[in-house]
Formats: sequence, C-alpha cells, structure tokens
Amino acid sequence: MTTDAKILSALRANPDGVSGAQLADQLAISRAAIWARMDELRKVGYDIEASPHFGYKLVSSPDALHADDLLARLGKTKVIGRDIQVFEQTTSTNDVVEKLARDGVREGAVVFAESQTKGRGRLGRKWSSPTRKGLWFSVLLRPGLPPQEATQLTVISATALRRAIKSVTGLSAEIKWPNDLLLGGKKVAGILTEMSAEVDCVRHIIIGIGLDVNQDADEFPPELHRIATSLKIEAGEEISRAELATEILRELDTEYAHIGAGNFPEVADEWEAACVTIGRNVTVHIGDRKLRGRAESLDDDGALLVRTEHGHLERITGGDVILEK
Ligand code: BT5
Repeated sequence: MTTDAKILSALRANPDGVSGAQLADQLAISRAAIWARMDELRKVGYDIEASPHFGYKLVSSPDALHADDLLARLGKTKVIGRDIQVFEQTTSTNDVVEKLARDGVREGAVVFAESQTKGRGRLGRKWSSPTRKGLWFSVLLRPGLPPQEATQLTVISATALRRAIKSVTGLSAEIKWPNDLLLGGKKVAGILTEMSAEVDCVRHIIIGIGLDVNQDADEFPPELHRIATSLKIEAGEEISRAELATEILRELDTEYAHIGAGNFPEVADEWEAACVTIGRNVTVHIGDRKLRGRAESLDDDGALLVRTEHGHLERITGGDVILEK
C-alpha cells in the first residue's frame, strides 16, 4: 500500500480522529511528512479536519475515484485489486488492461476510468461512459482454464456485481445471459469478456464492467432512454461509487477463488436463481444464425442450454439473447 492509502485506511479505522504522532509512528515517516500528505489529500477533495485535541479526522471523501482510496477501502484480497489504477479519461479500460497483459503484468490488476471516449460493448457496439456517473473498469485475469470454460468468468462477474449492488443499495438485479444486469427490465450493467488464448489454454482474460450508477434519466443518450437505467434512478438516491467499486472487487475476489477451487457449480446455482433467461422462450442471434427455443439451464462451463423448437439441446457460448413474451 502507498503512504496515502495507509493514511486513508488509518483515518477510516479511527472515525473519532488519529494523532499525527501516532500516524507518523505507524507509517515510519515524520509528522511533517504526514502533514504534507494530508495537504495533498485535501487538494484532491478529501475533507480532513485537524485539531490538537483529536488529531486528524476524515469528514468526507470526494465523489472521485482514487487508486489509493480504493486500495485502502479494499484491504487485503487474494488476487483481484492487488494493483489499482484510475485514469481521468481513456479510450477503453479494456484496451489499457490488454496492454498491461501484453507487458506481463500479473493477474488481479484493475483499471478504472472516470470516463471513456471509446467505451465498447460486444461486437464493437458503443458503451456510453459519462464522466463520474458510473463505474467503468477492467480486470486482468490469468485463470489457467481451457478457452471453452471462459464463460465461467462472465458468470462469476455477473454474480459478484449482483451481490455488491444488493449489499450497497438493497436493489435486487436480474441477470440476463450472458452479460447483462437488469433492474425493472432495463439494463444497468454490462460485462465485456475478452480473451487471448492458445488452442487449449487461456493466456489472459479481461473482464470489462460498465455499471450505471449516478445518472439521472435525462443524462442517458436518447437511444438508451427506454432500455437503460441507473442505480440512482432505481434507489432514489446518489450512491457512493468508491464504496460500490470496493464491494464489487471484494465479491469478485471471492468468486474467483471459488473457480480456482473448482466450485463453479455452486456459483452457477446462485446465478441461475437470479437469471431471467432460464425458463424463458428466447431467440438467439449468433452472427447470421438465428435460433428459437426455451432456455433450460447453464452447463458446467457457463454455457446456456437451449431446447430448440425441433427438440434439440443447443449449447450457446456467445451471441445475443432476446427474451420472448
Ligand atoms: C455490454 O455489451 O453490455 C458490455 C459493456 C461493457 C462496458 C465496459 S465499461 C469498462 C470496459 N471498457 C470498455 O470499453 N467496455 C467495458 P453489449 O451486450 O454488446 O451491449 C451494448 C449495448 O448496450 C449498446 O448497443 C446499447 O444498446 C447499450 N448501452 C450502451 N451504453 C449503455 C449504458 N451506459 N447503460 C446501459 N446500456 C448501454
């Protein structure tokens, strides 16, 4: 952890205040250095009071994502969030992480952007990522899975997102296979899983997550008005993005450990229970191919099993699913 992350962590652990002397001791730096860091933190929006009575006290945090703050809130994880970077703006966080992957960075690195100029969905579709309104981030994983099991990672990401949304806002999101989270039938989050693989082994996987947090209805572009929503719209109040981001990473870390331990079927059960796709009549578009049937379940690799109109069981690993009435 960086010095700032340690300071923020100590301030959060001591809501009634912590003395400069104690902090200096804990961090093995001078009191003057602590004072200087507090000043820098204030400049980026942390309201930190100082008094001879209680020492330093954190009054409020800015609505901006700071890597040090996220690291401090997250604490120790097994894999995910060991390294966190925050960009004010980037093209697409998936592209930034792709570069880190090619540079050999170890798994667990996370990159957030306050806005993206070329945020994307699947098949090159656009992802709207307005400044500080949502969480736009990507995670680097090196899971050592065969490529056909990569869908498992989209499944655990959706489950982790759903859990974090529930614990921070109380809202119960529904999952639409493979990568959408819905509230009241509207999309609130999407997941873009991109993979680099050999024939039999994944080299790395990038999980890109876009979650609409604090947009008002009129802040969505016109083409999304009918189909998208945000947590703020659904919960009726502003949500702390830093708190939510930390909770998502924590849940993702737990779920990823499950996959590592071979416990994917348990995660899949939770996923299926929250999934609006299972049991529904669906039309699946895979490239130019169109298939109609009833979505029956997930298989062990996270693929969707669809019983077609002709009675065959088809295994779907990609494509767009439309829920029929
Ligand atoms: C997805 O694609 O849902 C995956 C979205 C992943 C976005 C994240 S943000 C961080 C990381 N960096 C990136 O560049 N991407 C990832 P798909 O299933 O293809 O859905 C795309 C469709 O969702 C679009 O065609 C729109 O209809 C709709 N859409 C676009 N922006 C949206 C938004 N902010 N909220 C809800 N729906 C949106």
